[in-house]
Parts: sequence; C-alpha cells; structure tokens
Amino acid sequence: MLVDGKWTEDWQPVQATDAKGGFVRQVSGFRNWITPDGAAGPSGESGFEAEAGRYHLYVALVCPWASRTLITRKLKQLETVVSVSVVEPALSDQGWRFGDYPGSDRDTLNGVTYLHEIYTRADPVHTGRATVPVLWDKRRMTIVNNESADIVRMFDIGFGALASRMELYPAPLQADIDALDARIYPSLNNGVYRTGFATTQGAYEAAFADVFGMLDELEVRLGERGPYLFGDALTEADVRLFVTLVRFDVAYHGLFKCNLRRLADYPALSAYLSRILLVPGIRETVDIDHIKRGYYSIKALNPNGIVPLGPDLPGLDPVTLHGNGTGRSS
Ligand SMILES: N[C@@H](CCC(=O)N[C@@H](CS)C(=O)NCC(=O)O)C(=O)O
Repeated sequence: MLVDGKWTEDWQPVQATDAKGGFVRQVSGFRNWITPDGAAGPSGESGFEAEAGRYHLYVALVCPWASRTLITRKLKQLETVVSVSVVEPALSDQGWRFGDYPGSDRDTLNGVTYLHEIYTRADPVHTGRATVPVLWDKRRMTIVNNESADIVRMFDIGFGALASRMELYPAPLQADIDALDARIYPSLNNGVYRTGFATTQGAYEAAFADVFGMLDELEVRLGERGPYLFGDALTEADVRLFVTLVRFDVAYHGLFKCNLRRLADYPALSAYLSRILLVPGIRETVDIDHIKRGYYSIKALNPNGIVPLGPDLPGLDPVTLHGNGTGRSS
C-alpha cells in the first residue's frame, strides 16, 4: 500500500484483520461526484460536470467491484463517453500493473506502469491501498472517485443526456434496493472475502455460514419471483449480485473455501446467472481467464501460484471471452 505517497511492499490483503481474525475492507479515499451540471454530489467537491471524453475508468477484470462499474458503463451506453484501461490480472509486488497480458492495457493516458502512480499523481502524499476501480478526470488530472458504489450511481444518474435512459436505481425501488444490498453485501459480496481471508477457524465458519445462508435465501427468492431480484426490470441490485455469482465456482468455491455447494448446484441462481449473461453488453465484461489468474495469484492463499484448469463452465469459455469487455474492438 501507499504510505505518505511511498509504496510499501510488506502488506498483504490477509493482514487487514480485526481482533477475531475477520477480514476488514479499507474505506475508499476519493469521494467526488460527476453530476450533469458540476454541482457537488452527496460527498466531495463541485466542479466535475458530465462531459464526453473527460473521464477515464481504470479497472481490473478480476475485481468484482470494478466489474460493477464496467457493467454499468455498458448498460448506460457510456462506452464512447468514458474511456477505460484494464490492468493485468495478477497483483504484482507493487500492486496492479499495466502491461501486455492478453486483455490488459498499457496506460497510454498517464504513461505509468503501476496503478499506485495514478494515486500519487492525484495526491503525492496519499496513504492507502491502490485499489480498482479508479475514475480519473483528464481535465483536472485527479481521481474523481475510487468507490465502486459511487461510480455505479454516478454512471446511472450523473451523465444526464449523455447516457441511456435505462434506470438502474429507480425512485420507487430505492429503499428496497438499499435494504437488500445492506444484507447481500456483508453476507455474500464481501462474505466470500471474509471466508477466504479469515485467519481463525471461528471467523471462517461464521463467514461461511453467512455466504450459504444468503445463497439459500436468494435461491428461494428467485425461484418464487423473477426474472430479476425486483421482478421484470434489471436494477443495480442485480449488477451487484451478478459479479459475485459469476466468480463463485471459478474462484470462491476453491480458493476462498466456500465449498458447501457450487453455484451450479442451485437451479434458480444458475438460471438467473445465465439470464443476466444474455443481457446485451454484460457477457463481454466477464473474463474468466483474468478472474482465475487474478484470484489464484494471491500469494497468501496460493503460494505456488498454480491456476486450476476447471471448472467446466458451459457458456463461459475463457478463450472466446478474452478481455473484450471494455467496448474496445480488440
Ligand atoms: N471499496 C472499494 C473496494 C475495491 C477493492 O477492494 N478492490 C480490490 C480488488 S477486488 C483491489 O484493488 N485491491 C488491491 C489491493 O488490495 O492492493 C470499491 O468497492 O470500489
């Protein structure tokens, strides 16, 4: 992580634990908002008005939080408005790196090698992890925001007429979407990380119970009503859930020891996953090779870096889906 703008290498994700050995996720540091007229958003400063070509998104295709922003960019038809760069899938000794791994990019915008250099361009004395996603302002040469939940929301409502009219967070559903997310995030989206990064048996078992308790509940919910979490319209809640489900059998079941059941063992959740993969734009954001390589490069969990060959995922062939999730033509 960065400490006062200097990169320190002696940090591993698994070190961020509480007194009981439970994984603790860092709070994001840049919280400005793009708005149609440049007014300040719910947090941060004013002056980030929506403009085509002004903003750039840095993502890792392995990362579920970054993938939420990439999916929203697609659904809101912002591909020509917000440009994208993809880092290499494996975390290096200096964190996320730009490079030539298939499906990754060099940083042609700022010309840096590591994502932490983007953070220190924005704040030369920054302290914190250099996480993806990062939303960059080419005009002010700074980070607008590095919290995926905010970026998803500003892609949904901050770009006015530059974006499609599809609403991912419609007013009548907002309270229900927030209430459901407040339960799915800790138990499942972050629950798989709490399971995988637990350093005590007790913390692992508690997180494991949360993960499968929520999957069981969602299986019933989607079996009874659908096709999406809130009926006929795809919402932000589906985007948030999807990115975890699509990684489940590939990474969380094995590496994170979430192995009571596979997602493939849940018929309604599996059907839901296939349905979302068919929504135009979404499938191209999923790169199974980046997901596998990224997760299985976490040295604390997999010291020798062996990447498993399975599972067999009908419809998600790693080769045909390689890295074309960003709206580029490669
Ligand atoms: N709160 C952040 C979390 C993002 C996050 O944890 N990203 C991970 C990848 S999935 C990361 O970049 N980790 C780099 C590191 O820990 O050094 C968000 O949702 O945007």
